[in-house]
Amino acid sequence: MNSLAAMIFDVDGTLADTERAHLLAFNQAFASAGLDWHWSVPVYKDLLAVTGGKERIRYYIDQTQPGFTYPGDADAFIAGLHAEKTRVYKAIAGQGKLPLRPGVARLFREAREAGVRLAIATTTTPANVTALLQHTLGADALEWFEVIGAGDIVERKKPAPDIYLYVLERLGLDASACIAFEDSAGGLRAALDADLTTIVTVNEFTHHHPFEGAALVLNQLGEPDQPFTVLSGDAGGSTFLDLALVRRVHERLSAPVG
Ligand code: XBP
Ligand code: MG
Repeated sequence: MNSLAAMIFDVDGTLADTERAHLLAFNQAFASAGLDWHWSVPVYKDLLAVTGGKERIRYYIDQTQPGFTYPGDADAFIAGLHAEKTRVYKAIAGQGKLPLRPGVARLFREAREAGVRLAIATTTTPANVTALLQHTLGADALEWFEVIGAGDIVERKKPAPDIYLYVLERLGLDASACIAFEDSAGGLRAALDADLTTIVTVNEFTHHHPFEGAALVLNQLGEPDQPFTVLSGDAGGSTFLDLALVRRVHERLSAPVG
């Protein structure tokens, strides 16, 4: 059995509640382009099943705007809309409006002190990850992460396992030496299909998702003064997720059966 060598984190919904900011940014980009498209929260909840912003815009056009004529090349048009969306999102992150979820910074620090390696596996645009991490953890935050797998670096986004496989390869580690953190069913699927033990923290956009196969499902990582609620799995009586509990979950799930 491999002991825990690295923790791999999803970004949106896991490190921070970012989806309302993504939604605002999509809608602002549509308005700036003179489009009368406006995604409500319920519509966006469904659209989140399509991972990746460019893919989400394309899906929306294909499904709901049958009469839409692209002004020129479709890929270039979507890329332009998405670039404006990224600009707006980065500005929101830069204003410090996207705090990390409870327990995230503490767990990062515990890992760094213990020599457990950190990595990111996300479908979001790399510039969004940089903006979020630097404005929450400080200017040197990117150095905390040995691998940042993000955006278009792999062809197939989550729920395909590709981004996790990419990160594992770059870390030079077997999945059995790692644990993943996710917030959505699609993210969990990606991690499980990369053979990763996975802890899920849900949020307003994902609490209704099915999480079969997760090692532990929590409402948040929690803090000593902000206990988590265990939604499924065994937290052994703990009230927040520290590195010791991560190690116990990892050992239990990666132990040979029988
Ligand atoms: C969440 C996503 C992303 C964001 C938007 O991915 O699906 O597409 O909603 O980001 P994850 P972009 O939870 O894996 O981070 O517009 O930059 O794609
Ligand atoms: Mg996510």
